[in-house]
Amino acid sequence: EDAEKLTCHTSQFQLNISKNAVRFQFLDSNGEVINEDEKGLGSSWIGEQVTTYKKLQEGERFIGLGEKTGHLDRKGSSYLNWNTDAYGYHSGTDPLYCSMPFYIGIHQNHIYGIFLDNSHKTFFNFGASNNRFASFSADAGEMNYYFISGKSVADILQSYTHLTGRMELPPQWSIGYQQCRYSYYPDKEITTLARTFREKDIPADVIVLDIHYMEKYKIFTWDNKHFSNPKAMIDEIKAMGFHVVIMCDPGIKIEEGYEPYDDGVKQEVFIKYQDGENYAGQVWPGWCHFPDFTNPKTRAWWASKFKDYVNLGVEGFWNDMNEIATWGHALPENLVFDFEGNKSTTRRGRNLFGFQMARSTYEGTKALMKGKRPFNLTRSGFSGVQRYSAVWTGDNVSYDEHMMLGVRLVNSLGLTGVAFAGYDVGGFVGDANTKLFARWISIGALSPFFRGHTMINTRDSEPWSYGEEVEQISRNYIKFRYQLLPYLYSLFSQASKTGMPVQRSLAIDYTFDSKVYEHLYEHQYLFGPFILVAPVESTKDLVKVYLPKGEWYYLFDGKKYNGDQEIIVDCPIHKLPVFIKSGAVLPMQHAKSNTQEKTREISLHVYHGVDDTSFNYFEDDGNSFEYQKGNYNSREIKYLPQERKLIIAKAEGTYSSPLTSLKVIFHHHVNDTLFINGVEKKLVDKTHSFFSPLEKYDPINDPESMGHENVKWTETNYNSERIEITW
Ligand code: NBV
Repeated sequence: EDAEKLTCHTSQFQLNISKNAVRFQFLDSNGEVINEDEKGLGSSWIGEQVTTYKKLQEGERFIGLGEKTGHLDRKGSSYLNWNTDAYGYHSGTDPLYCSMPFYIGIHQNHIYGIFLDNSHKTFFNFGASNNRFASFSADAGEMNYYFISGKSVADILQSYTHLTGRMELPPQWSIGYQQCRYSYYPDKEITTLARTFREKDIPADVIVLDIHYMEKYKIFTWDNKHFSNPKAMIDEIKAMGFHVVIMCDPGIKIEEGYEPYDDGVKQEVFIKYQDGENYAGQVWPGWCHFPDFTNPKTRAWWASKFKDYVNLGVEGFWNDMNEIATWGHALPENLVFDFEGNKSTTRRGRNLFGFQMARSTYEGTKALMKGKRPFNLTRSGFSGVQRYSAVWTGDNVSYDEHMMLGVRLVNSLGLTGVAFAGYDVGGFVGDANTKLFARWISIGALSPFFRGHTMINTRDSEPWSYGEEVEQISRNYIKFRYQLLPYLYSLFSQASKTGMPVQRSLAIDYTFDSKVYEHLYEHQYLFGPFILVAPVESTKDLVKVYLPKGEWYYLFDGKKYNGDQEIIVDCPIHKLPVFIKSGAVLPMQHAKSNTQEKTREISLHVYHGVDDTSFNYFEDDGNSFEYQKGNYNSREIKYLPQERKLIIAKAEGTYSSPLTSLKVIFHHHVNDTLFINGVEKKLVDKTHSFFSPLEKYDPINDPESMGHENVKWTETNYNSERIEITW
């Protein structure tokens, strides 16, 4: 401290706080500015509203803010956080359902994160007024923000999720394909649907029941007319390898004799006005009260009500309408939210209602399911919601622009700690056409949360509803996802450990490459570290793709491309542009009808590269929390091309892998022989592909007939303690 300022140092940066006026400045170890208050404006108040103004740095970009429309680089835009039911939103709508007041700033070689820890209505202005400042404001409450320094976006995400939390592993079945519509009923329709997936050899794991399973839309009931024996129905589809997810709406119908209502009134769990009267709003069942989920007592009450559903075998829960959505009623601002005894109003509570509902549902069902993982999905949320739930992007619309918007939203959710996110494949509002559905399901197959869904009174929208050709395209891409399951599940494990998303905007790995922010390329993402996806509208047959630095292999024929260039790619409807990064080590399996069907053989695809790479391959039982006690099996796969080595390290953890055999498939390696743990092996020089024959939409009987260049493979025992392959 000196007369003018206070100085704080960490190993990574320095913070100067000037005393008159109070201004913050963050410098790196070379004394260069990472981020600083705008000198004249700093932090200031207009009434209760508080704003921090930051100097716009030269060339500064802004990414993040979660579920927000607009571009990857948010420079020049402003946003409002006020959770809203945004039915049929469009590419400029703001706000949507979630608030995640966290962004990452990028300029020159600097990068930092800012998390505004305030749940009131907040505003972000990324140089949208002029070149003087970027700012963030809250309608009331404290100016309480975290400044996060880091060397990379991945570093910053790790710190941000250290602060706001990370996901637990989801049940493995929930990352399979989920089939939904508003609504499937009666029960026979559900069993027929399940059977159709199996008959048609289209992998799937989940059938979702939307509001019509309830009696007059009342939560915690069943419509006995259409679902006379829910247990029998659930058992029947379980036997076919399916799991059931049900719709959960927060409104409790005002109706004497309806147990949750009577009990809720008695236990005083509902949101009240300041005079003590329960707030009422109209939604699905009619006039309703709404649980105050900021009250721990209410959370416990809500949680306990899931007992009957859980006992029947329901394993997934879908939290909807939690913005709070009502039929056109404005949510009054004078409602009292408990906030664990620190009472506050709607102004602070609204943006947290969805988060706390999702939390309550998750904690409740987790306790009831006695060691099994529930799947939880929410529409509304706040920073940190990843601890309790996956997020989907609400009521999207069946057109190309919306499909592309969904990709940007999921990319952005990933930049804000939400690794398990997705959109309604096919679009919720309106009818998809054949081409649109085909493209959407191809992209969705390479997204974290993969669910087909559509609105009431729209056309059928199952993978087989759009004709034979699209049925085959859907089957191929869904199968491809199931082939990738060992890789994909490992990505979820990584998300649970570090907060790294499954679907990774190119801004994560290529932060300072200006091309990735160009509107033409901003949708592109890496699915895990190795698979580059270039989403493209269904109306296009050709598309420009940007390959960042490095080398890339085209998924369909293995052809090699140099990176750091824009290329034009053929994208007829059955070919989504997908490239594999050089040096990729991709653990894969044969496609299964569902995620729980076990395999004994694993295939490791190794794509020639020049730099060392590694991948942590993770296995466990897929549905309990035993992994948290060390009951998992994780093996580091290291590809060391300079040393001409591939090492599969000794397993960590106590889970014994059911795998016995390993197929190693080398792409573009020239050798004919190699050594596995010292023993010489001849490589089989037969064009082999583990990928589905996506080029054709006729089923191909010989799965090894795809025309990949330069592929050789060999087999070995997976159980060897350590596998070292040299060439
Ligand atoms: O429960 C019906 C729908 C649901 O299908 C959709 O996914 C949610 O976003 N829900 C909204 C209620 C209102 C639909 C107009």
